Amino acid sequence: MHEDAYKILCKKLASKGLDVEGIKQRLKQQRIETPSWGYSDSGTRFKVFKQPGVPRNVFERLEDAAFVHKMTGVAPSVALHIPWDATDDWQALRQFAQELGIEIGAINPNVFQDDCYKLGSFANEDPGVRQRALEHHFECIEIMRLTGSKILSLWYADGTNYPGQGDFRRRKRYFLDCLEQVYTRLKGDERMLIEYKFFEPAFYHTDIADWGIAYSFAIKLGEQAQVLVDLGHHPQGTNIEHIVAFLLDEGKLGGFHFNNRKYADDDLTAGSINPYELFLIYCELVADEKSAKNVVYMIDQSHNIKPKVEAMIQTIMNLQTAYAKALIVDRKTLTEAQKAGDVVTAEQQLISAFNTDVEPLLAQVRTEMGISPDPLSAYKSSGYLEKIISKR
Ligand code: PSV
Ligand code: MN
Repeated sequence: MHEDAYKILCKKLASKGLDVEGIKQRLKQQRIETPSWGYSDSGTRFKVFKQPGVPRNVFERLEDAAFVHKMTGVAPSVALHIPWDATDDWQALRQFAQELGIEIGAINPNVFQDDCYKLGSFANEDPGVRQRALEHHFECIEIMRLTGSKILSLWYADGTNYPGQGDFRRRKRYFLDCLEQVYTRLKGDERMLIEYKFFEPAFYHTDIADWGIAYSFAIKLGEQAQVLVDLGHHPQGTNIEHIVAFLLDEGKLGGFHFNNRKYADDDLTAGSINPYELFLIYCELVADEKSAKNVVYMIDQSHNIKPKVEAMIQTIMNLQTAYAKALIVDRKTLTEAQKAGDVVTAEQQLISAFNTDVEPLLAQVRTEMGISPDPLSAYKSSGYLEKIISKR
């Protein structure tokens, strides 16, 4: 049935002067990286509800990621968190990924779970702790080389819980010094992405609290350091699309962690709470495709009660919908209206695209890619969940 709806949509888009084939091409080339940690059991400090069939090790996490790619066609890489995904045979893991038709993506060092990091990692007053955190980063750079990854994705839980607990400036200088030591180890084609988060786990201050701090570090470090925007890491009401546009224009947007949130946490499904915000973010990416070329699009969601693989497919579909809607914005009319000060016509270009049902377009794209037009239903009838429940 989607063919008829697709033809009607094509006519509508063509009448606006939009290049439907070019739009489909972009949708086919969209790439989304899924996180290994999104396939395992997770929860809150109150309870982790265990799910049958979840992966028991990194190899099984890769299997799930590969199945998500098989269903969606646009998720060919998976991010790893070290040591959660540590293995003693990285070559074997890399080869296993290749056999599954996927790649290892961003490598995420973890300097927040050991007892020694209670008072911070790179911001710690103790040079011994800072050195330990550095060694872990160096190990992660080695893992990048063993797995073929080009991205070191950095997030720090460093912060203080009480006023007076730490010296902001001294901590800042420790941070920069450590980040510089990491940066100098990077080869020319490797990048480090600096993620920010304004609170949690620390409740008083976070050392890399916002995009400005991450940006400042990235500028000081050099071209291979960029900012990572995790959608859930801003105070309520923050204009994330503006941050995205600014960073893109500065060549400093390195990547995303996609998710959504209602209150303070960041693990809700991307596009599930504020789809208009997600659409506006994609509009900024479409507006500057050249700068967005090397942006890494990653999901960072731990699905507490949703079935993991299914939730990941659903998330990817939401991201495709947002991107498709951004691609059908009549940018020519938008720009003309902006220049003429015609505020209503300008806004209307966005609203009209957002209100358009792009599902027939996405169904067509998927069919042309040789996958099901409805990945969620295809997954449900694939028998994969039953298979992993009985195997694991
Ligand atoms: C922190 O909340 C974060 O967003 C970072 O990206 C971590 O690496 C990830 O979640 C997993 O804990
Ligand atoms: Mn994140």
